[in-house]
Amino acid sequence: AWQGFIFDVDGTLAETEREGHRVAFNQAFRGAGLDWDWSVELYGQLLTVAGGKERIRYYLERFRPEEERSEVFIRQLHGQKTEYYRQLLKEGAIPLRPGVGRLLGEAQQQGIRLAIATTSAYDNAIALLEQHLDPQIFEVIAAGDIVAAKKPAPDIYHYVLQKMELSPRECLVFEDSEQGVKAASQAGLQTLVTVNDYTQNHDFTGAWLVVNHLGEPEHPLTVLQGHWPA
Ligand code: XBP
Ligand code: MG
Repeated sequence: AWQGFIFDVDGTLAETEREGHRVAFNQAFRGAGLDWDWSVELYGQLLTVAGGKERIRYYLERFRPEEERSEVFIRQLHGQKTEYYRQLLKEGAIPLRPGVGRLLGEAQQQGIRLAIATTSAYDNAIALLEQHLDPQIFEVIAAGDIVAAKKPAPDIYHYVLQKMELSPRECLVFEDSEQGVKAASQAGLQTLVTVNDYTQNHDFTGAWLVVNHLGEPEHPLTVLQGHWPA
């Protein structure tokens, strides 16, 4: 039996990207007097790079090669974006995905230990947890720049396993994206994927199970890849 569940945040606990992070990036751009605007479609492309600061850097290199921007500029812009994002959360713009609250409650009742492994800034992850859950139920919250290499590098998962003193075989990871599955797999972990609009066509090779969402009594889950254990 599993002793630990490790959760990704963005796209997994909640659909934070399209109407959350994306909107906050655009608000920060406007606030800084920039004429950048990340459409829903463009943002899907930009999501291949995890981490907000890394995503801005990638956008500049790929779409604005003529603009010279320093790391300080990017850090400040990203700081503004974090403020806007937290404001969106406070306004209740981002609910939990189906089945998340139920699963966390049931896992706790069964004594399964819980942790977070996210590429997002710590402040953003905490803000989402505080909005909907008690962050204290997670014994480790690993986020953002706590490791140098973000997903798909396995570093964040190595970090969590080390903190929990658990082996990969004792844990199950919950992810929504190819980068997340890659990170977990490279750390030797099994992954249950809940897909969303942005990730439905990702390659989930190496995942244990791919489902539409975690399911509620009135919205049962559908298995898309792999087999539910007998
Ligand atoms: C999350 C991300 C993050 C968020 C923005 O990936 O890709 O970059 O979009 O985060 P994952 P910050 O779900 O794999 O952890 O702006 O807070 O960095
Ligand atoms: Mg994710």
